[in-house]
Amino acid sequence: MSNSKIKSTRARRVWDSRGRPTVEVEITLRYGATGRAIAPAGASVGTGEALDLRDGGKAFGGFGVETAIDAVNGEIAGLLKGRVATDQAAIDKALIALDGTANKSRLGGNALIATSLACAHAGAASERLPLWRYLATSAGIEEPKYLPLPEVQIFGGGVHAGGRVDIQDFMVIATGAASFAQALEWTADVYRAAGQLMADDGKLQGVADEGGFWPAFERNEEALETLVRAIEAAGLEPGRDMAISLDLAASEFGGKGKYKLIRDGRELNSDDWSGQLVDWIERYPIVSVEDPLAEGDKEGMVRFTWAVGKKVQVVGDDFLVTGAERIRAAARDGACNAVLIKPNQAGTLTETKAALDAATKAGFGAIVSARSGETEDTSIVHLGVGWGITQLKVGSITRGERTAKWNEGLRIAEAISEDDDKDGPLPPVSAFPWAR
Ligand code: 2PG
Ligand code: MG
Repeated sequence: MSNSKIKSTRARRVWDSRGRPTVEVEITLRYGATGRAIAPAGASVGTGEALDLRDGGKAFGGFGVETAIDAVNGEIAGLLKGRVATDQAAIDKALIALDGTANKSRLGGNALIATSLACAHAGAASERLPLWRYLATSAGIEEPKYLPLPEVQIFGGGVHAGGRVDIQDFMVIATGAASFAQALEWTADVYRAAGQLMADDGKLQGVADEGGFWPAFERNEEALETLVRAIEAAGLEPGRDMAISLDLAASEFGGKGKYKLIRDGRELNSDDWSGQLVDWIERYPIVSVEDPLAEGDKEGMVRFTWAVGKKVQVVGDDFLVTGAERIRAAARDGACNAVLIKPNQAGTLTETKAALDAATKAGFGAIVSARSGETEDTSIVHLGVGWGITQLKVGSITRGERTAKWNEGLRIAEAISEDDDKDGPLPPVSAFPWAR
């Protein structure tokens, strides 16, 4: 116990994948163990998220994090000194009370999540356990048995690609893969095939924020067509081996009952936009749809879930913002059947776990997710494995801040795989009723 008492808490400015500063927190325990974590940052941000505190002004284009860093090095360091790092719930509770606001805007959601995660890392180090095993043990899960199923971006759009297409994420899920390693292998085949097809068609413009291709498509649907062609070109069967998943991030182009698709030159009301999505679901092997309606369009979300929720995964991201109370309300209303779990939306590890528990209780699926602004931090992969979350979304399969996560999954796979199967078992198929 006394081994895990906190000696010091220190924050520093580090850099994220968009060239913006972010907060890293390092916690040192009395007997030398340390834990470190970095806050990520979103671009399509739900209004209910913990606030990512930025300094504003001229320096760093307004994205400076000196206020958040000062909060950690001052008030937060004072609060944590002498506390037991393994007592995560008490530490998170104290952090929330110290901040004192509903959206963590005083000390900053970025300061709090980096501190909360660093504390978990330090706790794990003090027990000489990898974080995934430490989290499992703390949550009363005896032995993690599987890796989460990867959901991987092939094309970026929306606010991650200057609005080049309206839809934000065109992703694939290797629903037919036998292991975590095989899912990544197939996905990389599709990624390279998509790049080749686009180069051949003269549609390649580089990569978007999460490493997916930044496409020069004329219409949103062209991305779906190209994705199917890419899956086939990789020698896989669309809908069986490899399915399509979309994050519409609809709050970015819709709201107040209107959805404006600039690329398609159309403005639709909520029902017609839903109808368009249902039409795509019928014509393409789409198995998962995230934020199909704007975060304020609850009625639309309920109607959409009612229409397709038996067949596809309907995921709330901006709509649920990793909030236990929102998840419970959505389950009562019949909006969504799955939730994206992003620790920095909640602001502390304990609140993140509460959201996951609410989802499990509601019978919702769960996907642990990175943000569009990321770093080499791999905490979310450990959360995924340790807490038995069945899906993982970290952007594309290129760029270091993304491969850091996939590659960490491969390392953990070796540790949890029994016998000679070192490729990483995936959750049982019953976890994915929508995988046709
Ligand atoms: C999302 C994420 C990741 P952002 O919307 O799910 O793709 O994007 O971090 O910008 O919210
Ligand atoms: Mg999203």
